[in-house]
Amino acid sequence: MRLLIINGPNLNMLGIREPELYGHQTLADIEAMVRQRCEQHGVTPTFFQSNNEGALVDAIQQAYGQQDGIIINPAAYTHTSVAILDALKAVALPAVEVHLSDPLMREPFRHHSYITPVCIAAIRGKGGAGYVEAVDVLVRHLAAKS
Ligand code: CA2
Repeated sequence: MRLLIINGPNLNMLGIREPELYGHQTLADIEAMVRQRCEQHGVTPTFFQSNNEGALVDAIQQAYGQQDGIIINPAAYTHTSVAILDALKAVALPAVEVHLSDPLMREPFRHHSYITPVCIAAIRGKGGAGYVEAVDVLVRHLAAKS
């Protein structure tokens, strides 16, 4: 089983700025936790982060036929990107939306997510642990399908 873990703009700054909102873990720390959980499940993870919307769309498209599922935190593009929504629809892979904070508890402009309707689950407000939970959700989902 292969999972693509995608992180959107500014998440490369994790652990460096705004720890009160996003915690003290760096993106590398979160990737290490995810890698460990993937190893327990026998899953091969691939990590991708970009600040560019088009690069995120490219990564989703390239997952087609190569990956079994996607974990995605589109960051600010969650609330703006029809292009990311369309890419997820196009590849039709099971996807889990993850947010470190809970956007529903923050400013109104963060309340709407374009991608929630095409994801099998959305995990919000659990910090880095949310990505680990997303691995479990996808593994369960894919096992039930096969
Ligand atoms: O809570 C999340 O994971 C978000 O996707 C994070 C986005 C935000 O726009 C979403 O509404 C919710 C922002 C990511 C910014 O990451 C930073 C990390 C460290 C320092 C500054 C920004």
